Amino acid sequence: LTADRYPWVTRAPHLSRIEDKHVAAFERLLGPSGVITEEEQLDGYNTDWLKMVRGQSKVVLRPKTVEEVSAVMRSCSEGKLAVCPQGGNTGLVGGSVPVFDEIVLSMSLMNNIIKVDPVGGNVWCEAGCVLEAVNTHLEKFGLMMPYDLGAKGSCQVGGNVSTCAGGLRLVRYGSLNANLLGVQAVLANGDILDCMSGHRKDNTGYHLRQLFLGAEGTLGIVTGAVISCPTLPTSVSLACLGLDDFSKVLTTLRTSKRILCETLSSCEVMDDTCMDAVANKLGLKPPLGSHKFYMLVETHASNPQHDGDKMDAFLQELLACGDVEDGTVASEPSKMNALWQIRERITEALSRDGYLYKYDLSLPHEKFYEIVHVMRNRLRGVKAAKTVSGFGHVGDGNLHLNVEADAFDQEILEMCEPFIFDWTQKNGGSISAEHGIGFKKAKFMGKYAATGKASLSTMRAIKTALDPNGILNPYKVLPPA
Ligand code: FAD
Ligand code: 2HG
Ligand code: ZN
Repeated sequence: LTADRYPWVTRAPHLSRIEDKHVAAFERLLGPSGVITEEEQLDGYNTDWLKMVRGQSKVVLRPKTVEEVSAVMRSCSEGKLAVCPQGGNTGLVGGSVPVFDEIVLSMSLMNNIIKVDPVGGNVWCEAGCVLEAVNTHLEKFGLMMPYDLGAKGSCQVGGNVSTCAGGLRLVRYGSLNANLLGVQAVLANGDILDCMSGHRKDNTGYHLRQLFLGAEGTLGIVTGAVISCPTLPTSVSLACLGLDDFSKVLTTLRTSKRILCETLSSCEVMDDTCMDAVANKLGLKPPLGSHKFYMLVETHASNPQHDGDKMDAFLQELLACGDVEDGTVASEPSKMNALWQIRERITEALSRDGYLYKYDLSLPHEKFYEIVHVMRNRLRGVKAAKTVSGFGHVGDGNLHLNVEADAFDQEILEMCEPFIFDWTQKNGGSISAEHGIGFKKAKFMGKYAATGKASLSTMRAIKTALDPNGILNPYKVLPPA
């Protein structure tokens, strides 16, 4: 995706272009190792995970402390230099890479876990901590992060906060809206906003930390976070089920909630196209024979006997009602991991070759899979469209709809957009469930912002108040005025 494919974006004329004097000033602030200007090193920072969006930044800054971030932002604010904050660069909507020549502010070196409160169950960490590293650290305290993503090996807590990441266990532990207890952020003018007390209850005025949740780097640089952490389960089970009809996926979801109840920790679905992709492109062995749909239903519990009894009752009920064709259950870590790999690596498999049109929709459950059929019919005569697939967090009503093509194709794009967004809106859904808006969807915010036009003007008012010069991740989230 380059600007010529998005003719609606033009470089903001009031923003300065980076000059040698700026680079020299940054080197004085961060030391030479904190400033990257070599062409070949810049490439990775300019290109997104999907390799579909490419910016043209000439400078990457790597601060190590909040004071350094503050000094950088003060200098950018004075010089009207635009900044694109970057965490693990695993975002899927083009928000983490520059569009033009914005400075990339990489948070990777701010990766200290500050402290853990094992009694309260909270972790304080810097924004650049990698999710998996925090989780591994928390295990020592019998705790875990309240969310888990396939990108856990690279994505960072600051990126997770900034996208309000959802993931695989939201059905049990809730969203970051509830689990984010504190934020430290550097504002556009360099001021440090410290809301890191970490109290579960704190009604002293506006809940400022929530401003940065899902702000995608447009309101400030998140430099630290306090996260509420659930107790690490001592008994975990995972069922993989094969089903031949989507209506049975929904009845199985209801059955899982009814019987597994408080132990249910994840309920995910994938269709046969996704299973074929992970099997054929990544060589992962399908756990069951061929079915139209596969579900992963996981439990987190504290008593193996109780957990096992509940899982048995669940499976017996599924066999008795005939909703499930086949299934397997694992409680050994290696077997569970093999099953999770199949689910977590779908994105990698689908994007292995060619071009992927990616949609992340919240939908009422009864409409969840319908759009996959609609798009298959719609794209039937379009040769360049290879597959249309659906998978995702069915427990949360979040569908990942993907259209695969050999290469970017304008006809497919026009068949998908805005059709999918219109369909989603008409059916009471949201055009971004968990990935955010970033660059790719900003253009559509005017029409499809989840809560209507007043929400957009409020967002603009907040943006103007916090970032009057528009230097923080420009061209992202909000549509051009
Ligand atoms: P980046 O990609 O670097 O940035 C994302 C956005 O946040 C950008 O707009 C960036 O400017 C901003 N940002 C990053 N760090 C900061 C900061 N410190 N301060 C201010 N702004 C910042 N997402 C889900 O919600 N659920 C999933 O299940 C899920 N699974 C995934 C699986 C795979 C294989 C991949 C590749 C991605 C997946 N994602 C998922 C998307 C992505 O991993 C998440 O959006 C994640 O939270 C991004 O974190 P990051 O550190 O990589 O952020
Ligand atoms: C997931 O749930 C991620 O695996 C990625 O949110 C979804 O690739 C996608 O469409
Ligand atoms: Zn997801």
